[in-house]
Amino acid sequence: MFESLGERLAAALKKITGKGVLRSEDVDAALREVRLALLEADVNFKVVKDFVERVRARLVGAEISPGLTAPQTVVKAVNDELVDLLGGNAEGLRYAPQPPTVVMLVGLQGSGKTTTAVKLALIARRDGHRPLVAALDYRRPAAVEQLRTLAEREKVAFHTSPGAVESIARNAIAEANRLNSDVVILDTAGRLHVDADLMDELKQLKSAVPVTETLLVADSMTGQEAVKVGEAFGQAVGLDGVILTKLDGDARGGAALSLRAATGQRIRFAGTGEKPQDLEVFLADRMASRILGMGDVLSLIEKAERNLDTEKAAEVERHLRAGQLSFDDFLAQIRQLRGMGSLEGMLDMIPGAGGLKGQLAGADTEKEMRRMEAIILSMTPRERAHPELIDGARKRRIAQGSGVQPADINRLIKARDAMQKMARQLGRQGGKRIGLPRIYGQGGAGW
Ligand SMILES: Nc1nc2c(ncn2[C@@H]2O[C@H](COP(=O)(O)OP(=O)(O)O)[C@@H](O)[C@H]2O)c(=O)[nH]1
Ligand SMILES: [Mg+2]
Repeated sequence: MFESLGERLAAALKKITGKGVLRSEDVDAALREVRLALLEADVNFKVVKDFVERVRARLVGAEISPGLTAPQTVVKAVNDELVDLLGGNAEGLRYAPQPPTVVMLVGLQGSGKTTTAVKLALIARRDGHRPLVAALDYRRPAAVEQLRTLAEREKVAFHTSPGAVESIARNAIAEANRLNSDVVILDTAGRLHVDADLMDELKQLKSAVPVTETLLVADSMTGQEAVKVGEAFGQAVGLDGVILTKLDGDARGGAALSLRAATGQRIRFAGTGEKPQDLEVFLADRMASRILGMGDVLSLIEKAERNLDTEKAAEVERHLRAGQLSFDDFLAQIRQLRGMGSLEGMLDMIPGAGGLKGQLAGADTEKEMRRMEAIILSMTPRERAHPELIDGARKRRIAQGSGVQPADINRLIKARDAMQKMARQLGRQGGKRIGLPRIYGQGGAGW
């Protein structure tokens, strides 16, 4: 799917040769191709119009970033806007602080609810939870049996019982309590079309049991129809996100690209096949590079941008070597890491750091980085330059200023100390360039 956008863009970019400043006729030509490709992919007309304008605003008269060529600058702008359009990267399942977590799946018949119920159960299990799936489609005995069979095959606990949907859901939760299951996934009935009866039933169900999240399962192959369905369910039942299925098919991609902008709903997961393992947390950046089909170009662009930061990195390194790593240096590091995307992705690029990934799994590194940033920004310039000045009273003030606990300040200070210490050790080991990310990754102060 989406082949055409990458191909069209590549063709348009071949014609761009301008150096220094992008010529508006080149931008126009590239954007014409982007527009056509998106419309061909069945993206909502208005979404396309806004998208193209946003890319244009980024590009017209823009200087070409040092280190990038003119075509690369265009690819980067399109890519960044695509990531935005897709609503950024999603998180996985949200678990209720008080179990059980109840996930209610809704959607039209055939969209993939039953299959997805079991796929989500496997994700919950991978996250260390004990899932149970419940069949609420009492009108279609075959649908109940379908879920039972899939659940049995994957050894996932299963529940169904006679009666109205509210009572099946309550029974399922009671059964989960008995079985010590802490995640209950409700597979509801679908209809061929959006209809008022179904919406009423789902609304009642939702008010009868403590639903943690309501997720719409939508078939990406249905294109703009999926967007309409998203709007209808969002208004009638209320949604916490959308699971787009059948992205492995030959869908033209319009649903994925329009959903967020047209309905405000976030895409949370992507179904990529019929097997129970074929469900992924939706990653906008991965999707964007798949759409553009320019993964190679994008990683080249990233590399070029990283090089721009080498000057700052050299300064940090001087401070590290002198044992004077300031919080300003630390902040620069954090920002650089954030700019590079996820910490996990970054670890992929560092030889030998694979093992650290396991330790990070599940940790919300993005949130931690934001928190560290907030703490550092609450320090005075003097405190940043001289971390040793930060005593108990200052810690309390900084904690208040950044809305965290003093313990968080201690963790940050420990992380800095660890980075500093690691640098000294590595420095002693030989004259090799100190790899900051390595130090950061091995700091192990709990960040
Ligand atoms: N290729 C592919 N097929 C899927 C995906 N999700 C569901 N399906 C298939 O779509 C069909 C309908 O799925 P089902 O779970 O029964 O839909 P429901 O009526 O909403 O419960 C089944 O044949 C599934 O195997 C997906 O992500 N990719
Ligand atoms: Mg079903």
